[in-house]
Amino acid sequence: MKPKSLAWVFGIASLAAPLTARAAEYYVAPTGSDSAAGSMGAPFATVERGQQAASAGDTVWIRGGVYMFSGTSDTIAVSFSKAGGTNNPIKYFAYPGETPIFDLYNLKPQQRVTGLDVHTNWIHIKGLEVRGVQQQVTGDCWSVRIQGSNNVIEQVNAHHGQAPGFFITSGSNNLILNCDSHENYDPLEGGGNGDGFGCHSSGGGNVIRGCRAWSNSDDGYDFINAAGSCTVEQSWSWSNGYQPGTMTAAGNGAGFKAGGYGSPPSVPSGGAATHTVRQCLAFRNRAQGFYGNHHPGRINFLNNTAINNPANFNMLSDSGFPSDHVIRNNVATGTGGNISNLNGGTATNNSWNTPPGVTVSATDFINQTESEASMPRKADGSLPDIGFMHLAAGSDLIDKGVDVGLPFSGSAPDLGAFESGAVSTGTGGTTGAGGRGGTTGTAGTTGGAGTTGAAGRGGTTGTAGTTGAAGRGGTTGGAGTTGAAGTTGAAGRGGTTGAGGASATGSAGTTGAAGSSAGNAGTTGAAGTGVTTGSGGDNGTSGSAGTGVTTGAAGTGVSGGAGTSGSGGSTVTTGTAGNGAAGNGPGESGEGGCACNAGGTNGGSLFGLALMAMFVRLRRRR
Ligand SMILES: [Ca+2]
Ligand SMILES: [Ca+2]
Repeated sequence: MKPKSLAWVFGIASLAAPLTARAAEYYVAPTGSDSAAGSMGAPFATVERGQQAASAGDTVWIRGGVYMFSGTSDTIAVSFSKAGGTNNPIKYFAYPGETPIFDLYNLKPQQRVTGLDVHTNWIHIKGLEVRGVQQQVTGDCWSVRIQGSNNVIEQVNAHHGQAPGFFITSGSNNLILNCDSHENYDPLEGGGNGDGFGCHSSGGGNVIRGCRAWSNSDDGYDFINAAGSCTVEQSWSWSNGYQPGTMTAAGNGAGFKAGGYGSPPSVPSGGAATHTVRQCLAFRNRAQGFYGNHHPGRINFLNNTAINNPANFNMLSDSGFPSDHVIRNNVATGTGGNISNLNGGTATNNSWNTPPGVTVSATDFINQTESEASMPRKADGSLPDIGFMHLAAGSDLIDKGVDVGLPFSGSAPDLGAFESGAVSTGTGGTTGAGGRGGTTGTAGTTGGAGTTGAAGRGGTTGTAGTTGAAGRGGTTGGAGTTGAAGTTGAAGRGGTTGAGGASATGSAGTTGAAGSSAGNAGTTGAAGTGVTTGSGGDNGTSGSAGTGVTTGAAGTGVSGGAGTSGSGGSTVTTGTAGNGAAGNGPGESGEGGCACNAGGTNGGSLFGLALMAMFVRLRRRR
């Protein structure tokens, strides 16, 4: 099967896209057809068909299942080429609770292959899995390649590719958030390009956050030849530099290769970029935990933890190009020593310096159980809560750092990647889902911030998180603002109200307002206020969602009847509203409600004008 087909059917009269400014939704499923309407009940087959239909602010929901790619002709699985709007991206989201898998094991052209090719601006991809990119010719292939600006790649899992997992070739202000990249190995290069994450753009402001790289054949994270600034933060890296699943050496094996222009350095005319590596964890990499890689300019290594890398902090720079690195609040322990090859720059207030004059031992940490790093992510996609290398109560590493501009608790920052105690700036949730076919949806109340708050379809009012869209067929859609919760959820189709979104900094939506009805949808669809998911009334009578719990399921309902009330969870991340499928709304027919998204993307760090810069990569080993 080749979902990527040029034989798109144009001119379909019955496309579900409403000709209004309101955000529309489309659906893609492995069982779909590109000549279908793109609705929940009649989905498209390809993401690109969804892209063709979508405009800025719209959401293309990608249903779970395996999207197979094969043959010897195509070279790209999914080509993202349509830009969204400024701060109003086109969203390509996995349908809640499902995992779309893009499988390239059988796509074998005699050319370089790309899984997800993002050569555009202002799109947001979330929840996809890419596996099995094959390398038939020398040179890089890519599981996920970015050649554009202001894109968000979130909760994407790229693995077992004969290629780097994620690779920013060009562009600026992209965010790779909560992604995993593992067991990638490019056999035709001896594993020398199989990095987990690569930031190699001449455009600056690219950020990798909340990510994990393990068992990749080359490096976990690699910034070589990046003339634009790159930041990697709150990310982990281990067991890189081997053929996956073995202890056979392959590529370079740095956990974080934080720069470099080669040896000897060939510095761009504009000077070397400043990169930042902070709050990161590296262990068991084949060569180094944190590596300067001949970088002639400045790299900030702040609050990182390295354990059991052969060299924990190797700041190698070349003669004539003293490093000038800023190295603060880091912890090195286990095998591999502390710091080596520092030539210029300052390494102060790290675990091996005096001050602070601490003694690092196993008792400083809750545990040293490396396997905890592989635990499943939390429901919102963030890294799992682990004890590994987190400071134990009473550790003398607590409050021994200096202020480097990062949040901290207590009297001072701690040493290492994980601050102990509560840090005031909470992390937000990701999604607040809208009411589906319900009548009244209750949104979240307190909880973490949402990146996305969804409104109901067919509802009356939908308020989302940051840029929440209103319910389809509804009347009013208000948007939230940064950090603000969705206040009112949207009504379901045929229903009355679905619940709103969440927020960016801790407060979620509060109440979902009702819609009107005429349809027979549920009465109440609840949104999440809660910890993880609150689901609303699903065509039922009164489904109540969890409050403050993990999942609140709504009532599933009575035959033919509408749901009555589902109440949302309260507290953090995702709220799924009522699922009143049965109802038909005024002016709508046949189809029940659906989870609708009104995404407020809290992409504060990404705002800004797109700056495309083509990056001519030096032809050398990364
Ligand atoms: Ca502290
Ligand atoms: Ca590399």
